[in-house]
Amino acid sequence: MCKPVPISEVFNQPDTDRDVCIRGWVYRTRSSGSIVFSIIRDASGIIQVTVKKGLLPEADFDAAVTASIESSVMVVGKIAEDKRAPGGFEIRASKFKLIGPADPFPITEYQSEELLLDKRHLWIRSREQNAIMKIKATALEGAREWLKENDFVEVTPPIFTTNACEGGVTLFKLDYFGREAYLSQSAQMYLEALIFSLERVWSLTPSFRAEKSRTPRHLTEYWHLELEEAWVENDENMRIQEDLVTAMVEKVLRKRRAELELLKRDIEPLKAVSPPFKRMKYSEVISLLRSKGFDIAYGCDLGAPEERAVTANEYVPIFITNYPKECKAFYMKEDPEDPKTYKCADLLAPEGYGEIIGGSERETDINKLIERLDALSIPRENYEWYLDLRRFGSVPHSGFGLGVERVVRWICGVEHIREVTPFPRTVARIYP
Ligand code: NSS
Repeated sequence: MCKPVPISEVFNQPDTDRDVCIRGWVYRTRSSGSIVFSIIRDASGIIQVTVKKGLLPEADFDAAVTASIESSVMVVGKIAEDKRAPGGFEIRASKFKLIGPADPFPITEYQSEELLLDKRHLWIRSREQNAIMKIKATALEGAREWLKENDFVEVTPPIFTTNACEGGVTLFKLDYFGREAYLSQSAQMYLEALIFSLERVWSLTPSFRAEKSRTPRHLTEYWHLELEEAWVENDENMRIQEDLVTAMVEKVLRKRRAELELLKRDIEPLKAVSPPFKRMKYSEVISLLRSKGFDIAYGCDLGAPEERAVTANEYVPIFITNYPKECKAFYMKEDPEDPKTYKCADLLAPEGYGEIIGGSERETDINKLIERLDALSIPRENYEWYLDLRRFGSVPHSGFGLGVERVVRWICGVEHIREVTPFPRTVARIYP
């Protein structure tokens, strides 16, 4: 056997004189007497293999006939142009080896969502899932490059915690050797501690939210990209967000055109993503929504329908700033120009996708923090270490958390967030 090459390389250099060797899995197959057409997939793509009786050893022809969908195989042959084959080229096999035979594959065309989720361990082999996972990896690559260029240090915060960063309602509780603890909702408080050593930090961790709501944008476990910056106020925090998000989108546009096309994603809106992003105050958003007929009171968080109404006709994300204090977390900095609100911003993805980032400047006044913890009846003992950060050389600082799956859902243009994570965790699902 010759050295196997990725299928995409066969298309990049379709040298019709030489033998190529590929290995992968049978994607589709049909045979009629003396000929087998087998489409093979690998991580990089798919190609048609034509296997003709008499042109290869008998055992190899039999292997091609037997190789059912999702069998793993190795093929050697010459590349030939064929207009009917996907991509315009095929391999005419001179060797066909069956490596791992497959039982009848449980996923056929037109399956229910439920079945695809039950068989997720197999469905992740699909071309759509392959494309989405590559786009996710590339978006993260774009983020990492940007973070490196901008002197952010990657840190590794804990997942077991005794603090509720984002409120008690969505905490996953656990028994930590007899003591009540939680799975982390956000690394933020630890990142705040770390800036006093490193100034500009970031982390990528799983975050956990006991979200009872079944929505197309909530997971109970998601990947959270969080940044925290010393000496940064809310305006600069927003500039950092727009640059980071733009870098992620641009990287995907540069490297993953084929995958976006496979997902039938219209890339025109993505091409429009560039700073500065529009900024609107929460109060302006409420007026806008009322003018659109929404019966919405000032003072509550925006829901998915409201966010959709604000962003449906936009191509570029929008910041919503100055939320009223009662609907946001205790650690945010009061806006001295509008003390009923915080110096905070949620970033909403365009085209109706809604919130992808939550961020704010942090409160540095220890008395205000204590007041708010008391008002929320949160026992202060668990937060003493956090309050220490205000006691020892406090500085203005800001940060934010980006929901990786939320961003990838928007970039890929898919409806449900569970499609952009290989093994989704939701209220109804923890298997496989
Ligand atoms: O609750 S957030 O809005 N903000 C925080 O957790 C801050 N403590 C982050 C920080 O400043 N370091 O969550 C941040 C983002 C939010 O905008 C979503 O994009 C995402 O995290 N998020 C989720 N994604 C998927 N599923 C769920 N349930 C979810 N909750 C938040």
